[in-house]
Amino acid sequence: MFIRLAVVAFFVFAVAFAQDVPSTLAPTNSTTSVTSTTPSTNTTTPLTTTTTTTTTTTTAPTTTKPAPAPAPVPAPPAPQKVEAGTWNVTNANGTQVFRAHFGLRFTIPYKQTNGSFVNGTVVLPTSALATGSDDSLTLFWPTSNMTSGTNTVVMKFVKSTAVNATKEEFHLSTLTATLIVDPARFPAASSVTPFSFSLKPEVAAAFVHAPVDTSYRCYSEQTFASNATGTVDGYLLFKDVQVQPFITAPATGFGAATTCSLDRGLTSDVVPIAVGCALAGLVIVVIAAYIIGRRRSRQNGYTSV
Ligand SMILES: *[C@@H]1O[C@H](CO)[C@@H](O)[C@H](O)[C@H]1NC(C)=O
Ligand SMILES: *[C@@H]1O[C@H](CO)[C@@H](O)[C@H](O)[C@H]1NC(C)=O
Ligand SMILES: *[C@@H]1O[C@H](CO)[C@@H](O)[C@H](O)[C@H]1NC(C)=O
Ligand SMILES: *[C@@H]1O[C@H](CO)[C@@H](O)[C@H](O)[C@H]1NC(C)=O
Ligand SMILES: *[C@@H]1O[C@H](CO)[C@@H](O)[C@H](O)[C@H]1NC(C)=O
Ligand SMILES: *[C@@H]1O[C@H](CO)[C@@H](O)[C@H](O)[C@H]1NC(C)=O
Ligand SMILES: *[C@@H]1O[C@H](CO)[C@@H](O)[C@H](O)[C@H]1NC(C)=O
Ligand SMILES: CC(=O)N[C@H]1CO[C@H](CO)[C@@H](O)[C@@H]1O
Ligand SMILES: CC(=O)N[C@H]1CO[C@H](CO)[C@@H](O)[C@@H]1O
Repeated sequence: MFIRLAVVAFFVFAVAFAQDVPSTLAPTNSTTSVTSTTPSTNTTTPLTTTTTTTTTTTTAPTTTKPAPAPAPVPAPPAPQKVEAGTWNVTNANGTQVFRAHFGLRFTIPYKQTNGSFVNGTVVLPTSALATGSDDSLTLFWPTSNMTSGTNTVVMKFVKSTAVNATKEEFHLSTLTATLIVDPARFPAASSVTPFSFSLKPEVAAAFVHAPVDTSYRCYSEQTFASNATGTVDGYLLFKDVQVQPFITAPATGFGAATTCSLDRGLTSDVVPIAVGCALAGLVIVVIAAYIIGRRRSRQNGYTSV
């Protein structure tokens, strides 16, 4: 009996314990399993966060790459209009010994801070000041308010001694220019060394030459490449040029002009074209008059018949 009771009691206890234990264990386990799953998921999430952090770290260098060139490099401003100025040089007596009238533009390739080569342009302002003597002209003007310095253009002339020349001639012997690297004209320039221009002597002599006591005149645009000794391979554009060095006679205007072949070319082109157009117009008028005349005479003929 005792054994039976004990067995029954044991059984009941066992059942009760079994019911208790599973009820306790099952939630614990399932919860544990769920919790373990949850941490794994959460661990995966931190991993993703780590990946995100890594991505962010990768993004940071990408952000650092544009950093060397953060501010976009501005392009040089458009070239200014070339306007001709007039400059006189007078001697101590107040007599004019040199007269000049021209427009000049420099085109200068320069390197920007982002490594690109672009063309900057500088136009000789009509307000430039002049000094010199009967054989030279120095023009100078200040930079914009973005920097300081003085731009200069120096032209020197010599009298030539051509063997066969009936008259003494002059020609341009040197033309040099020094231009400040003005941020207003050369934004984001990688160097501040001033640009130095120089025309080759043979180019200068071929450009301006005329008999003494006359002026050299060339209204057409002419472009010359710098240089023989300059620091840049730029271009100079001249227009509306008239110069007269070595003035001896006291007068106020330019002497008789020796014109360049370009200007003569313009004239010789314009005149034949104008004459041709006039002739063509005349021919058309004559033909029209003839046709109208014939029709009228036919009509008159039919009417009379
Ligand atoms: C664990 O990750 C899962 C899935 O991303 C998410 O739904 C759950 O909220 C996270 N648990 C905690 C405690 O952040
Ligand atoms: C430099 O900047 C200019 C704008 O002035 C732009 O046209 C050029 O493409 C840039 N060059 C480089 C290498 O970024
Ligand atoms: C100035 O005028 C005087 C007298 O006319 C003359 O002797 C002198 O040579 C002149 N000076 C110059 C620089 O032309
Ligand atoms: C600069 O100007 C010259 C002459 O007009 C031209 O040949 C050259 O291609 C230009 N360079 C640039 C970078 O625009
Ligand atoms: C230069 O002058 C312009 C107007 O002429 C002005 O707007 C600009 O602020 C000036 N810059 C400096 C650096 O003075
Ligand atoms: C210069 O003169 C020489 C001799 O008088 C003559 O042979 C030559 O052709 C002339 N040259 C010119 C360009 O007139
Ligand atoms: C230069 O001389 C001419 C003629 O004498 C005069 O019309 C002009 O105003 C002068 N220019 C200057 C800048 O002195
Ligand atoms: C250890 C553990 O996670 N136990 C959990 C068992 O399940 C119950 C009910 O879900 C949770 O409250 C316990 O925290
Ligand atoms: C034609 C000529 O002489 N060009 C030179 C101008 O100056 C630059 C810089 O010194 C030289 O590189 C060019 O050869």
